[in-house]
Amino acid sequence: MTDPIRNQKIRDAYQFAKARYAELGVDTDVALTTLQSIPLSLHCWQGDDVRGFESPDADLGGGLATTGNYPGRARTADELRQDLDQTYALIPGDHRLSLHAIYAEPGGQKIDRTEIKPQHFEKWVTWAKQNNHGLDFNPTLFSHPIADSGFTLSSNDKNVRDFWVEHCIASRKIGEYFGKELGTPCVTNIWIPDGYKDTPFDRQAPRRYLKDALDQILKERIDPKFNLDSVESKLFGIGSESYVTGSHEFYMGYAITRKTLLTLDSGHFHPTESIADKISSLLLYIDELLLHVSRGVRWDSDHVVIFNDEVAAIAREIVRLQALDRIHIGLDYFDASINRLAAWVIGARNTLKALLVALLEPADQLHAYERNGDFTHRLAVLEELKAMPWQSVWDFYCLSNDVPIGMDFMAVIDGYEEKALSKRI
Ligand code: RNT
Ligand code: ZN
Repeated sequence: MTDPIRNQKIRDAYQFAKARYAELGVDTDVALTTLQSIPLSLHCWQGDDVRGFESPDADLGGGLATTGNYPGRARTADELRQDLDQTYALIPGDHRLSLHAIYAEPGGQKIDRTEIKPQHFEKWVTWAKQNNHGLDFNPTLFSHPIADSGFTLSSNDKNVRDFWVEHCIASRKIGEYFGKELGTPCVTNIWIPDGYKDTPFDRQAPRRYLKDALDQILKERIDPKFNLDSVESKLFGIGSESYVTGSHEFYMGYAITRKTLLTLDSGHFHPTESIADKISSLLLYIDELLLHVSRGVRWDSDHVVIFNDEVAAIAREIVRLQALDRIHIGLDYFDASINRLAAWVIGARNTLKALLVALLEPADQLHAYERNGDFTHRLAVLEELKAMPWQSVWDFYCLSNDVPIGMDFMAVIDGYEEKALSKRI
């Protein structure tokens, strides 16, 4: 697929774009150096419809649902790693992987969630080391009989709470192990499905249980060099339409008072509510955030990330606030109706494109206009930016990273589908 003439055209187009951006006071080379340093945390669960290897045929539960029966989902950890290798090869830059506890490999043994140990993730760590991926982690508080009541850490049954507290404690140890082995902190993100289908009478009791349970989980201090704890809110889920214990207000208060990270999933708010406008406020009170870049569609929160206004606005906030070192950017969606590698690649490339566009803003200029009350120039420049030739910068970035340009990535995916995915029946 290396066509020297085409590649030269891409280089020429980059030079043209570079000159146009320079007119606005933007250095495209600097933008690309920064982009190169941004890791996305890819979500392993896109590859197998959030099934994991513990009981892949069980109901997903927890109000989560993957729809579609596109052939080729990964059925084993080796298949998943093979799919991920192919996926990362189509995304420019070095990126991380976010694992869930149900992706443990206990080597044929049956272990419960409370028994997960670092050794059950050794193969992931070896693979991550070989491929220069940092690892992030998630305890899995769904797809399990003890989560069947719809409640886990906020259950009114102490046995249920204790079980999940133990699972989350074990999960933090795995995060610590990842951080130690890979030399980059693991973000361990707690999301629980707890909530009521119908209107509750007492809206606080589950939240009191959750607060205490989280305090127990976080009691042991773990060096933030190795593990960072985060908590993820949600507005509602399937089967928890009327009430979710872990609401935004709950976790915002929790993260501020306990000094944990806070996870913002872009599909977990009211349909017209954007997480982009929350970031500047939260960063005044919270050191670091984890983002789950996703796409809500009506009642569902997990569609493939597209290049839309919401993602562009999130990226702009991260860049304008110079908060790239305080915001961990993860992806979170699951679509089983299209090629699963394409879902990963399209979502990841779109997120990177949004970051690139954000990095190509003349920040100093815009700051100055705003400080001086020159809103006319601010508006003129912001509008001009919308039609700048960023695509040529993106193509050049792909070329420099030796990953496919334009639609070429789909040719690779089609080939992989034929060679590997279509054989999985
Ligand atoms: C669910 C949350 C959560 C999950 C993953 C699988 O609504 O977004 O992050 O998607 O843990
Ligand atoms: Zn999420």
